[in-house]
Amino acid sequence: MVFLLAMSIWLVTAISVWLLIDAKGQMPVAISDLARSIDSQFMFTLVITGVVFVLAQGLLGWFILKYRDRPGARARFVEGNTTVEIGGAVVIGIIFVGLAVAAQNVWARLHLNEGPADQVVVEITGEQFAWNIRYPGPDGQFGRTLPELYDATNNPMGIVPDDPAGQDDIVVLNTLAVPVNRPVELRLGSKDVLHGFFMPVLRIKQDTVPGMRIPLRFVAEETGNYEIACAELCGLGHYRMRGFLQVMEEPEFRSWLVEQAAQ
Ligand SMILES: [Cu+2]
Repeated sequence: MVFLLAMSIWLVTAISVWLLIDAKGQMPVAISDLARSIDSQFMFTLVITGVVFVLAQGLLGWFILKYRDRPGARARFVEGNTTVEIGGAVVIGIIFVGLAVAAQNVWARLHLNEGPADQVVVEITGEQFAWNIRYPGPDGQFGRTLPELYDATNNPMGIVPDDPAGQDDIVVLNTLAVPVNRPVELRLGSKDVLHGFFMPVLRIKQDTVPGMRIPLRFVAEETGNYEIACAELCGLGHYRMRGFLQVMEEPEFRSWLVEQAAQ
């Protein structure tokens, strides 16, 4: 029985490692430098924690065998070993802090660093159950909004009609178009509950929070049509919050904007 237990622990460990190695090639494509940095950060963490996992499970199985019940064996009280315990805690602490420091750069590029003046700014507001995607229009200024003006068909973002900055604003549902190779800043918010704005090809997943505008930045490097999903179970129609990220050449993006403004 004891042998079976130890063997099962080792077998489950081996299968888990094999499944992870096998899954490595199944990630969606990464279309930005930031996405590739997030992937390597992820792999780095996975390798370190993977080695610790294999060592811990290996030892667990070995201890089960070594200290199994045998004829004549007597229970023994173990005092513990302060040096080993403190040493272990210090090593784990160093690994944790080290991983956090290594991730700082990626985090700063996504959330903290200021974007260049010519970046494309897009405001994204989740609601049950759609993504309102607003471009500032030719003046580069978003108009003021008021929640009491929300009107699903005529004014989904509640733009104040007599604010000149808002008159050229463009609101699109569920399609985020961006030009290729240009910095984009998203400002994420929500009208009602928590939603999760998720673009797998950019490795970006950010909760949208009512009352907050959360900035994040990226540069998409490959044109194409990619998926956007809501990653937060936000109600019965959650599955309908599917959108598309369309990465276009600059002229194509400009004419797309003109087309949307005309509608
Ligand atoms: Cu949602």
